Amino acid sequence: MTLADSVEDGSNPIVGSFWKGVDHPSLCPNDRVPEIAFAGRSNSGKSSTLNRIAGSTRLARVGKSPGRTQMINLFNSPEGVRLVDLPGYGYARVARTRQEEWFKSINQYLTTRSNLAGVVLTMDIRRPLLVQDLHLIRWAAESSLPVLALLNKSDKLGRGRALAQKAGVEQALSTLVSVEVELFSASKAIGVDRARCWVRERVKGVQELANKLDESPQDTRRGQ
Ligand SMILES: Nc1nc2c(ncn2[C@@H]2O[C@H](COP(=O)(O)OP(=O)(O)OP(=O)(O)O)[C@@H](O)[C@H]2O)c(=O)[nH]1
Ligand SMILES: [Mg+2]
Repeated sequence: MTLADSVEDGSNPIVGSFWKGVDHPSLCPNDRVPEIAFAGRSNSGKSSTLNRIAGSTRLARVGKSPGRTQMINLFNSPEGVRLVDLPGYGYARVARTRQEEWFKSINQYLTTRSNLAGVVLTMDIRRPLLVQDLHLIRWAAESSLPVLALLNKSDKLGRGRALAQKAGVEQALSTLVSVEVELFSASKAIGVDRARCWVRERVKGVQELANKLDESPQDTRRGQ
């Protein structure tokens, strides 16, 4: 059996709709809707992954060549989560100044959004853990921000090689408890159920915490 034979897409998609694209993180809304960001190297499949999780091939625009997503694109879901498609890092063929602008923008988004509930990091399974991936993972671990590291395009490898890649990445990240590594394929729907579940777990965690914070001062007031 190859990995591509183990297609599963049985869970309910996290349906969303495009709200808007902004070209600077400061233009993101100032609200408390939990956000899940899709980050990773250019062409690693961020937009395709978001689409697969949302169960629609046409939500985020997918590119034949790297550098397709150039804005911070926001998709709202009635489930009370916002999916955020970020531009990719490391695309050498755009002008250096533009690359730096994107990189700053991605960094600023990640470091300033207080409602960020988790990061889905997509990596091409054939080239995982590039320098920028490691920076992002280490920064997220230091910030206690959960990361789902998806080894995307796993349909490109046989099962044995894919599992060996996963084991290698898990070993490299074994000290970081807030990172989960999964095999994924946006094209062939591998790992989708777990990814949806992970997103929902993050959102539930944030909502429960918000409810607790809302309740405690009220309880005190009620007691007065
Ligand atoms: N074989 C295979 N191809 C994939 C998979 N996921 C994405 N692709 C292809 O990879 C290319 C890039 O996909 P995108 O989803 O646009 O990647 P991205 O990371 O959003 O790219 P940028 O927006 O340019 O940074 C497209 O041609 C996709 O069809 C996958 O799981 N398997
Ligand atoms: Mg994209």
